Amino acid sequence: MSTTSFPTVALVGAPTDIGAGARGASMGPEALRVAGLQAALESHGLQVEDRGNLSGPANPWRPAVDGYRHLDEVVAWNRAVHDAVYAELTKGRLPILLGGDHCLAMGSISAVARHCRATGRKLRVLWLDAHADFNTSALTPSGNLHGMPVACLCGFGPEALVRLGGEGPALHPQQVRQIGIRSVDAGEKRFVHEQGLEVYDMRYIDEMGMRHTMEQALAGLDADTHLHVSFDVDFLDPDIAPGVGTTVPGGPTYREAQLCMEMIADTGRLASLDVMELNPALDVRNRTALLAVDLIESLFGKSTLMREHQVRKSTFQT
Ligand SMILES: [Mn+2]
Repeated sequence: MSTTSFPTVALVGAPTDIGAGARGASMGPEALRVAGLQAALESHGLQVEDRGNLSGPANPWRPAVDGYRHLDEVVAWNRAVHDAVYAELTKGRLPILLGGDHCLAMGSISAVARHCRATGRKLRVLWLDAHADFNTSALTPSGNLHGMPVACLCGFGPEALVRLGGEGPALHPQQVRQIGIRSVDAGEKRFVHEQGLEVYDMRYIDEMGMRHTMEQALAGLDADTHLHVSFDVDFLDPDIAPGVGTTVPGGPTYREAQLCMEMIADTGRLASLDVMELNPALDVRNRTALLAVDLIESLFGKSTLMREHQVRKSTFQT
């Protein structure tokens, strides 16, 4: 039983690992399809249209130049993602971007921000991740652009990426809530504090619990707010989600992750989603993709609880 109604969902595959430090996230979209994503969403009454995969340049696997790896290719892929996601939003669809590495969130979120500006809506971005992804070319040890999307979206990065969605940066740091963070480079940490990003790291979740964390991260949403979730699968503890390129121990457990998704669903504000960094080359019998599908179902309102949905929903009424 679902108490919220969603618009038609559009699946958009972006099969590339152009911004990553390991190959394999390019196979992520197909692994999510094989794990039954479309049928799972349809079983909850959603209309789902699979747009297939975008295309873009191959991964040349070259070292960084001036602090960036594969910048031209990353720009090309993100333009394709931006255009596809923007087109779905304009048609009133709820886009789910199937990554692909997390650099592609630049294309996706710049499109969401552009759509919100055009329609006069507020935007809140939940960044579920083990990493802050707030590196710059000056701070990054690797030059991999999947470590920089939040910084680029906030205006700190190469012009071609900062201006994907038009004039100026897509996001103000105050629109972002980061959850599950447990691996941040030293210089990146200073920059996150300088820019005032709201970060709920694993220490916070350990001490305060997932329920309080999500109440904080979701506070202040109203009927005019577009909620975007950027879900890096490395958010999850590697014990349950081994199929990612950059595992970091000490992430949310299965139940904590479910509660996180269920509380997002309870707000009824989810309007776009990225599912990123799933790497089938590192997975075990597609179990990480199956887990991701399970969690996405919860994000769309599958409730495993026995008590009435409405009871929890009242937490967020404004
Ligand atoms: Mn990430």
